[in-house]
Parts: sequence; C-alpha cells; structure tokens
Amino acid sequence: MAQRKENIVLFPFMMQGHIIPFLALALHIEQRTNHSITFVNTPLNIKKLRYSIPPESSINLVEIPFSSSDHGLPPNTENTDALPYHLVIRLLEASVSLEPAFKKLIQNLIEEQQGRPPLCIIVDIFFGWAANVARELNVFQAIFSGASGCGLAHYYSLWMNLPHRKVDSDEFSLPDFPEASRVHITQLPTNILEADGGDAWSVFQKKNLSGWMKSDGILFNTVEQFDHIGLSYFRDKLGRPAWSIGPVLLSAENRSPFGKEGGISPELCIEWLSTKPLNSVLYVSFGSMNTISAKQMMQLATGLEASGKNFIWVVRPPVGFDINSDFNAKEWLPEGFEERTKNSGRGLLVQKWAPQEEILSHKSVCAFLTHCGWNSVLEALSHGVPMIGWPMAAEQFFNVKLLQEQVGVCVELARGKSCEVRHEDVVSKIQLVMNETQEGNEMRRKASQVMKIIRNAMKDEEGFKGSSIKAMDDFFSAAESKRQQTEIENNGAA
Ligand SMILES: *[C@@H]1O[C@H](CO)[C@@H](O)[C@H](O)[C@H]1NC(C)=O
Ligand SMILES: CC(=O)N[C@H]1CO[C@H](CO)[C@@H](O)[C@@H]1O
Repeated sequence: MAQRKENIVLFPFMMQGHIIPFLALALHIEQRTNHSITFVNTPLNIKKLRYSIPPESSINLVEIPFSSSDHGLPPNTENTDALPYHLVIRLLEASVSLEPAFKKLIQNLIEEQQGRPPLCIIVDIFFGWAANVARELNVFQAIFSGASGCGLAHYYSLWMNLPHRKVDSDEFSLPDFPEASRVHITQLPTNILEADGGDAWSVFQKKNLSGWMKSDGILFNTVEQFDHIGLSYFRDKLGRPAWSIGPVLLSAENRSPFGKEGGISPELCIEWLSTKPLNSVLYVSFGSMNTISAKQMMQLATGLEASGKNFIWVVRPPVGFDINSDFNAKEWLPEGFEERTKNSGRGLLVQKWAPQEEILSHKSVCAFLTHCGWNSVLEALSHGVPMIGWPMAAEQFFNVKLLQEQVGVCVELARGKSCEVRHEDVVSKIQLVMNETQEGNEMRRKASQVMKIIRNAMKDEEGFKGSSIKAMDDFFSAAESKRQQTEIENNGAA
C-alpha cells in the first residue's frame, strides 16, 4: 500500500483479554502499512506492554493518567486481572472518566502534527464515549472487537433487550436477531443472568452500547465466510460497516509477559508431542483467566484417563483458589493420577502456561478441549483443529453455538463452573471427536476446510487479496475518504 505516513490511535480497555488482541492488531497494521501507531493505556499497563513490543516495532506507547483509588478501587489496580469479579464493573465505570484526558491526548497529537488529526481512532467495545471525542475533533473512529461477530451480536442483543430473568421458558429467541438459534438460560453470562435493567452492569451497557451508533464502524477479529450472521446483525442494526479483518494473532514470542511464568518450554512440549502418533493427542486448556470447580476437575481427570487418549492438560487451581498459585495435584486430582499419567507417558500436566500455538500446530494433536475464548478458537481454526467446547463466561457460550451449529467443528461438553459434569460424558465426547467415527471424521474435514478459508482470507499476493486483507484496505479507504471530505469542508470554510 503506497500512502503517506499517517497516525493511528488504538485504545483498548484495561483487561488482558482486550489488550492482547489490540496489540496483535497494532502489529498487524504496522506490518501492512507505513502508518505510525499510538497505543494508549493507563500507566501500569503501558509499563507491562513495554516488554511485549518486539524491538523492531516503532509502536508508540502513551500513558493516560489514571488513579484507581480515586474510584473506590484498591490502589494500583489498573487491569481487571488484578480485581475480583464484583469490582470489574467499577473499573469499567471508572474508565468513563478517561474521556477528558483522552480528548486532551488527541488534541496534543493534532498539535504535534501541525494541525493534522490522526487518520483514525480505534477503541474498545466498552468505550462507547470515545465516539463523542472523535466527532468533536473530526476524526474517523471505529470500535475493534476481539470477540466473534456472532458472539458480540448475541451479547449486544441480550443487553439491549433486558431482562431475561422474566422469560417464561428456559429457552428464548432474541427479538432483533432472528438468524440466531434460541438461547438457553444456562448460556447467559452471570452479569446478564442477574441483570434487571437497573443494576450497575445494565446501566453501563445500555448507555455505552448505544454509543456505538455514533461510531464509523466496527472492526472484527474474524473471517467473513464463517461468521457472517453476526456481522450482518451489526450492519443492519447500526447501519455501519463491519470489517472482518482476522485472524490477527500475537506470535508466541510477543505474548510475554502475559502469564508466561511457570509452564513448560516449547522444546520439551514438542519433544513430548513428537513421540506420539499422528492425531492422537487431546490438548486441554481453559485459558489464563478461567478455571473449573474442584468437583468438575475430578470428573474431567477421571474422564481423560478413561478415554484412553493422550493429552496435554494446562492445569490451574480450581474455583475458590488463587488461579495463579501452584497446582496441588495430590489434592485436586484423583489419587495416583499424576504418577499414572507420568509413568504411562500418556499425559503431560502443565502448570499455568503452555506454548499453545506450537501445540495446536503439531501434527500429533487431534482436538482441543477449550473454554472457546475467541483467541483460542482462532488459533485452533488456523491449524484446523476441531474443538470440544466448555464455555465459561462472556460471549464464549455463543462462540460454541456458532462453532457447533453453523461451522460444525465443535461439540459442547459442559457450560460454566457450576454445572454437573460426569466422567462418562467426558469420555464419550472425547471419543466422539477423536475416534474415527463418522462425526469425528466430518469435524476434522470441516476444520481443515476452515483452515483453508482462513489462509485464503489472509492471503495478500500479486493479483489476489483475501477477504480479511481486503476488509482492512476498505477500512483505511473509509478513513481516508472521511479525511478528504473534512479537508474539503475546511478549505471551503476558509
Ligand atoms: C474409541 O477409541 C478408543 C481407543 O482410543 C476405544 O477404546 C473406544 O472403544 C473407541 N470408542 C468408540 C465409540 O469408537
Ligand atoms: C457514551 C456513553 O453513553 N457513555 C456512558 C457509559 O456508561 C457510563 C456509566 O453508566 C456513563 O456515565 C457514560 O455516559
């Protein structure tokens, strides 16, 4: 792309699961354009980010002042990772106070560039207020969603059509999203299940989600071909473009220091995998933010053992314990499980962190038991790995719906941290996906089809641009044409 050097501002909400996709997007834009990038966040998050930016990158990290104790939060807590669940909403509410400082920051950027505004501002789905800043300063502004189109469409529709506590059956359809299948109350994240329209979450979401209407569009870390119903939902609902530009993922080396402590070296992992036959290993991980209950963990372990399959399991302490503390296998796993697993060579228990990308790309890996966070899903799909879904929170429940009902690359095993899980079901789901059954083969076939779709979407060759590459170009064209329009108006006025 030959264009003049422009500035692009990115600002994610202070939450690891949001900062990581934004960083991936920033690096992706940097690689594909010659634009300069300003990455905004609060001081402690910026400090952490300094270690994750590769040395060759020229992304400019900029701090926005924030003091958590001014908002009734413990001192020095600037990331939801450092907060118990009931305080997460308070950090969200506090983030609204960043508006004046953010406006000032953009004004300074404009001044530094002799009156030339940034080409665009890309903000978090939680920063509905940012559209006001962008409008006042005449800058093109988009929201970036690290969630799937389908997941976010469910989420948006659910918040905009509260409450769901009053539905008369356990299953209901979404009034403004008829393309989606019915939602079961066990698929509702806690805050939506508890919402009555007047609680803090409802008030925050209703206002901020309405703020999206003033945005110039939404960027999605997804691929048009398998996620179109969610994308169409937003195109119709907001009357704005939805650009599907994914998958943009962080490479393993850029992921530190986000929870890489502990764990296992990629080399050891690959070495272990290489002793296993083709398509024989199940990879189990619920991400760095989630864990299951002690009771569920026992059943899962029993099921894994009874399935007769090889496995790599990223273990975290169960619900009720510090998720980042050491794992006590004697207490939380069936008696002798750890020894049997080790002696038979059938399983690898990994504490805290595993080299996910290396594992998913290994030919010995057959399936992925996952919480279906969208980043994990994109990684699995990029390597053609079918999934066994166990969603835990937020829009993960709807990702499973998409993957199971529309894409056909997933079966659901359980929902949430309190449902009953039986080891017999663990065994049957694992064998359904991993054995040479008709369903298993069909899922593998579809997963490898999706892998090809993804490769195509990201292809950028002489004479051929994949859908995601083209969408990114369209996004920049839209920003540039707004810029030209503003310049014409300004010249006309002068
Ligand atoms: C699946 O494969 C396992 C061996 O890995 C075998 O013991 C089991 O009987 C198979 N189950 C089905 C349903 O085919
Ligand atoms: C743009 C917008 O509507 N922002 C709102 C987001 O939510 C907070 C808390 O409810 C409001 O104070 C903001 O006005």
